[in-house]
Amino acid sequence: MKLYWCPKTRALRAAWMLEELGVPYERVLIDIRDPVAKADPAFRAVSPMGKVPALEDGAVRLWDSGAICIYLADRYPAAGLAPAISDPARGAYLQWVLYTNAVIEPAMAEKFSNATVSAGAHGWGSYEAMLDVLRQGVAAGPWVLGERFSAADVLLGTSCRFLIMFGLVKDDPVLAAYLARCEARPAFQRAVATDSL
Ligand SMILES: N[C@@H](CCC(=O)N[C@@H](CS)C(=O)NCC(=O)O)C(=O)O
Repeated sequence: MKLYWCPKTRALRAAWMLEELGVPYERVLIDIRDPVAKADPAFRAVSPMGKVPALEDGAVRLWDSGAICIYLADRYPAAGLAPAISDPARGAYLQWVLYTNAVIEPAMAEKFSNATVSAGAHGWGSYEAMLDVLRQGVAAGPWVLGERFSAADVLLGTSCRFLIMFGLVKDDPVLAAYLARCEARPAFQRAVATDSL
C-alpha cells in the first residue's frame, strides 16, 4: 500500500490507522503547498482533487480520510477496528465513523468562516449541536463504542485534536480527556512522531 501524505494535515488520520493495524505500507510525501508536487500525475491518479490523505492498494484508490479508515478497518478485520456487518455495534460504528467528515468538518468550516447557517437545512445542524453530540458520544468512554476502540476513534480523536489545536475548543474536560486517551495509544504516538518532513 502507498499512503500519499503531508505533515500536519488530515493525513495523520490514515497514518494513525495504518499504525494501529501494524501492516506494511510505503509513505509518499506530497507537499500540498507546492503546486508542482501537487500536480504529480501518479498522485493525481489516486487523488483527483490533489488532496491528502490518499491511499493506493493494488487497484484500489481512495482519497478521503474517512473512506480510507473505513476501507482499512474492513480490509484487515483481524485487527478488530470495525464491528462486523452482523454485529449490532455496526450501527453505532457507522454513525460515528461518518461523523467526522459529515458533521464535524462542515461545522468547523461554519465556525471558521462565521457563516450563517440554517440548522434545519444544513446536514451538520450547527457547530454547537455538533459539539454537544460529540461530547455525549465520548463522555462515558473510554471509546465512542465503549470498551471497544475502533476506526471511528481514529477519526473522532484526530478531529478533537484539530478542534483543540486550532483553539476552537478550550477548557473542555470531556473532549480533552478523550483526546488524552487517544494520545496515549502507542500507534497514535508513532504516527505523530513521523508527522514531520
Ligand atoms: N475530506 C478530505 C479532505 C482532505 C483535505 O482537504 N486535505 C487537505 C490537507 S488537511 C489538502 O490536501 N489540501 C490541499 C488542497 O486542497 O490543495 C479528507 O478527509 O481526507
